[in-house]
Amino acid sequence: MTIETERLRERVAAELLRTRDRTALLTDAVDDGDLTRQHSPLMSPLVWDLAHVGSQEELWLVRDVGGRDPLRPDIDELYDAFKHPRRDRPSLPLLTPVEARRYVAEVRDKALDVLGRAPVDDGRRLVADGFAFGMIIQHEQQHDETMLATHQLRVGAPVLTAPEPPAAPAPVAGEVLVPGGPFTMGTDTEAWALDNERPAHQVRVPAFWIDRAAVTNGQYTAFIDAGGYDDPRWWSPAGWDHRQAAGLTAPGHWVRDGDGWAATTFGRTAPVVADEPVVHVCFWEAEAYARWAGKRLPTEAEWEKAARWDPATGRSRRYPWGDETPQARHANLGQRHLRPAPAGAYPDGASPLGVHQLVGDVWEWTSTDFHGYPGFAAFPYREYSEVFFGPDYKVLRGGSFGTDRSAVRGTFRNWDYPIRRQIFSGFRLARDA
Ligand code: AVJ
Ligand code: FE
Repeated sequence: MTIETERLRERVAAELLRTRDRTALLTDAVDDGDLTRQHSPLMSPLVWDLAHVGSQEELWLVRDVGGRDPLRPDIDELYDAFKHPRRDRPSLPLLTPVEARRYVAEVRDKALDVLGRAPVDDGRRLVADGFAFGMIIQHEQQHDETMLATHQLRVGAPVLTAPEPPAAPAPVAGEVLVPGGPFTMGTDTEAWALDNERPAHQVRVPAFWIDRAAVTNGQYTAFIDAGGYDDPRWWSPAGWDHRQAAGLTAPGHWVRDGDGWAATTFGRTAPVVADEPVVHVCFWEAEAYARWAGKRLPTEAEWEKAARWDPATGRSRRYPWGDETPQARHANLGQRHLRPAPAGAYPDGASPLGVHQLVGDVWEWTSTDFHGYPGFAAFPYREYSEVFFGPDYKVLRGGSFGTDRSAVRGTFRNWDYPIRRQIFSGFRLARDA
């Protein structure tokens, strides 16, 4: 066995452990009632996410990579996200919290055994570079962020705590010009990149301006105060329909506080902080704000060029700050803080052109529908991305304070319906040059 193989095994084992610690924190913080209850029809009961994480790990690592016998073939169907919509999941005969915890622990024992014995590279693409393990680590982290969003929707005394995010050493505002020309979008070399991030391809992007920071609560409040929610001029027809039907008047979790606004964050209500990015806005709200401000949302290609293109070399970086994996000083990721940080709080994470906080804090809506790149090939299963391609979903980029560092990159693509805002979603603005 080579030293590289041994290093990869150690890294995978450490990531599996670190990820499971987060899952345990999210599921041990509440009692069994809160684990089995549905906190919103948009979300699964937390105990479903927990066992679903184990079920995917069993399918891909134990059965497929390891070639082992199934542990619980009888429950595959219960935890297949395509068989039962979220709103129906509480009425299924799910594993109890005790059973779910035991199941995920048994699966993990077997997965670690597979990691220790099976070759990390047996010629199968699924196995090369630890991809299957990377996919399952990212899958669990994605569900951890989903469970964090469920915690935000839960009513009751706060159960999660974390230090406040760092302050900004200097405020960041304004915009930068990104020169026109081609850049490399997507990747062929990022080992754990998922199918929709591939292949790398050249995209010619005309020159554009992009804001150095995401739109803040203070800026967004000016839109509300200017009557933005009551003026159909700023909204697309579909956006206005939704604004009317859903009765939108402010971002999710905002409540009136005298003349101003407060927001409820994981059970604690406090005045909205003016220089933090706005969060819990849907695509239609982002689009309306942009039109009111005389700008627009960036396209997905513009966002990625701003985040990855290095003007000195012309190559695309892994992250805005370079190729180094995210450290605490680069970005607000991984639930280290329970809210986005103020604009300018991560100068070490800025891009070469001076665009801040592209990674972390809030997912950023782009104007682009979710599609496969030229040459896309579904891998290893169509239901990860391909079945969502089309006009129904908008792409979000960059990850939020609730996204793990192993589950986001300069190439990472998230997607959701334009009406959704239970996710940690915000936006930044762009305009034509
Ligand atoms: C990439 C966040 C859109 O949660 O719906 C989880 C990730 N896929 N289990 C989702 C995912 C399968 C996915 N998103
Ligand atoms: Fe899943």
